[in-house]
Amino acid sequence: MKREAKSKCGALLVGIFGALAIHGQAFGQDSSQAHEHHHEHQGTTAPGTNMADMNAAGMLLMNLASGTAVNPASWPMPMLMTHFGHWNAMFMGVAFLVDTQQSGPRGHDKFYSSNWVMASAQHRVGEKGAFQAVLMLSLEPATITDRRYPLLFQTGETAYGRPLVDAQHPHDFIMSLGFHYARELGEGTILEAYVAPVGDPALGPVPFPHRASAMELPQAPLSHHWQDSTHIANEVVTLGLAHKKFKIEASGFYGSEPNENRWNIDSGPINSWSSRLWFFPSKNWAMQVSTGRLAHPEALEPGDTVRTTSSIAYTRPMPGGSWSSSLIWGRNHNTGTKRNLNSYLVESVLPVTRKNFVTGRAELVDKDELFAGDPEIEEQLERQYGSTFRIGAFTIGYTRDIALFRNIETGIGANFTAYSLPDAIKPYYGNHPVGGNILVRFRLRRPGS
Ligand SMILES: [Cu+2]
Repeated sequence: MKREAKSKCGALLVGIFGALAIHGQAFGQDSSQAHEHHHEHQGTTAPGTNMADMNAAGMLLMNLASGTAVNPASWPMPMLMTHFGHWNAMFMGVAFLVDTQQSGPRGHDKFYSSNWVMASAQHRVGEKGAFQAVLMLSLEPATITDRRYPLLFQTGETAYGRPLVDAQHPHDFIMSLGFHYARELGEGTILEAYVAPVGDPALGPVPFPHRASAMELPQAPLSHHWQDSTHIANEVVTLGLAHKKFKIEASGFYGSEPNENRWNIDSGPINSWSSRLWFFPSKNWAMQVSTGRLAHPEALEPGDTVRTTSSIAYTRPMPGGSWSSSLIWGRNHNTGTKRNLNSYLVESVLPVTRKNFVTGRAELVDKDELFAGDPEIEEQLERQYGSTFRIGAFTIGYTRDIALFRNIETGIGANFTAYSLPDAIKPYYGNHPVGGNILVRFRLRRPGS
């Protein structure tokens, strides 16, 4: 990659994080004061939530990871908190600098940054209600040049009018812009409403950029478009009802995936729906089943997608942090091709000590778009083998924290992926394709958390 592009992406990130880190000095003090208050609320307050003056509805909104999806309640969400008058404000953010190398005839190299920052502001509404506004931005349209980064066997969305294959798309600049309202109806029962021009409908597990178990892996899972890819959708309207250990939700939204102009806000009719049921056996667990129908999600493919997912997330608080794992299944049924494509994912991040994280992810995914850019090969393979190829991806990674800044958890790390693939496509990928990433990670968090 060219020098100018490198320094451009570096400068942007340093700007955002630098500004937040300077402000963070103030947040650090604020949150330690709030921390004392926190002890009076033991039992109703999840770890990491140490704001004063927050009712049950406010707590529920504050623990949302993306849209209305949640990580296990015992996971201490990394964030900075402060308040402006009666408004509670929360800031979250992650940026990775990544050098990726992928092997074989279809592999490429690149230096890029995946990143996002989120700001949310919350206000009480009467005794029992709470309002929250959320804005999430990503500089990926600038820091992932050429509308992609190389990732073997990855599919989904387009760049320059062609389907992306062996590459991952950047996220939109405006990843989320949404408004939540929640109200406690009775002991343990909360009604939730969410309206978002850009947001995350009730479909799938917590999306990977916000998932506790995926915190140390910058690259997207190969099953992203089978499981959590609707996290940037338009015209999202969600209603939910939480009762004790359960939460049920229904959403309407615009089903098309974000177009390649990553700087604008896309829009369209509410033509898609989803619903999701959550079960929380304890603070350490978050389980969901969900299904939805996406109207014509892929720009270059006919048909609707019926997506069904199920997931179990587990977090176990430990001395050096918390051990988080996920088990996810997602299936796409395409109404055009009539194909049912499955995906399975397990991933985990384990703090071996306070500063050392070991992480891993294993996936099996049925892919039918690997040759979408080359109809001749696609047809030939279809005659000899079939249309769908089951790909396995097995990733192991390590990050070590280095103390550089007060409010930014900085780490250096690396991960390595080996793939399994059918013999029929080995001539195109090589017998043993592999991929690797060297990374620097910056994450906002309260000092000492
Ligand atoms: Cu995504």
